Amino acid sequence: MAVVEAVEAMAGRFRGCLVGALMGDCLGAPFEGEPRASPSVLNSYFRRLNDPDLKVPYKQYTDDTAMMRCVALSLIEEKGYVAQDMAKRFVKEFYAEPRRGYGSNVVDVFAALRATKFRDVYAPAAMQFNGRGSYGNGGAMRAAPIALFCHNSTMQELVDTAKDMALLTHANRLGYNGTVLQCLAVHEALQTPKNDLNCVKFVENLIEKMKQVEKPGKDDILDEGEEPFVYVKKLERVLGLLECKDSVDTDQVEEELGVDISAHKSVATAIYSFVRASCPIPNIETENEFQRTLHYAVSLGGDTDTIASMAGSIAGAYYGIEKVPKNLERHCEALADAIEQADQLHNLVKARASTS
Ligand code: R7I
Ligand code: MG
Ligand code: MG
Repeated sequence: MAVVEAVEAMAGRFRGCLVGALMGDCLGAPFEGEPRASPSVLNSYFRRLNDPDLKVPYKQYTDDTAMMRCVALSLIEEKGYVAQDMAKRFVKEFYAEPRRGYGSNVVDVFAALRATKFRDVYAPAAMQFNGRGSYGNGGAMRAAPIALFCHNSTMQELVDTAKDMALLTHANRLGYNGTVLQCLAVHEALQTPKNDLNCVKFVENLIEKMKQVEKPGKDDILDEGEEPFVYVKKLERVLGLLECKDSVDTDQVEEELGVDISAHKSVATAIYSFVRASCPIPNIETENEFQRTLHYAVSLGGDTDTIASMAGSIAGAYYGIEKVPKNLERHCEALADAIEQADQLHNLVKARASTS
């Protein structure tokens, strides 16, 4: 019974997670690939959006949310991970609305999946980049629903599900391990009691888990020039940056963690955005930690929609929907869907907890 009650109490955090992901995508998208926005531009951007009288069209979501919705809906309808169903949803969604800003190579995977009639759903992704697979952050950007669904699962189940879901499009070790890390970060945020965030401990816990995830198996052969424990090392850099507190500027984050569309140069950046924004940051006006996370992620430049979306899902899972500014969320396309999917995932997890 205690487990059911514990899950019951998580409803606001499930919502915060998916709404956070949506908001990071919608509010970060206008800056993706643009020169880094100045502090004054970003302060006035968020101030304007927070004005309750502002009436403007929705900020549209991009591929990040389009694919995350497929992950969530597939888990909900199938009551678990079913590779064929998820792959079919990705493809159907892409051909229905191809102009959502997809990565340039993943669209070849969709075409091959359709052409081969989904015979082997993992095969097209494995053939990308001369058989090395993509290391884009497209697996990580859509991973949050897996962390929600696996809220009460073992760590191994969560890792295996995240990896398999990533493999549908991202067969490179960096691509799928980045997905696993993003999932573990959302999971860790959900498990951390409110008002009890210890940033160093949060990152150290992820390091311990990634040491297991990245440990080469006996059949694993590293590619030429490939370093082992890429994510462990990135997370150690996050710890180093945390120690430097406010002396860290955006150039240093870009240099040490990266801000681009590859998973190994964006997932740790999103995690850093979450932990750094738990305290005030120079040049960022807001007092609200959730909003500060999105604002900071966008201020880093580069792949702003994706880094803000990943950071937003972690922050939302920790702070819960109560911390999400209502004036901001109303600007996001399809907000009601994110809330509904979060509730449905929550109901599934609750139902499983009551029968176990
Ligand atoms: O990873 P993916 O779905 O793209 C996601 C990004 C997010 O920022 C979205 O917001 C959207 O803008 O795109 O799509 P992929 O096409 O698999 O990977 C994205 C890009 O990463 C590729 O187009 C390549 O430029 C680069 N990339 C690689 N480059 C060289 N070698 C990925 N893997 C490789 C590689 O192995
Ligand atoms: Mg995008
Ligand atoms: Mg992006």
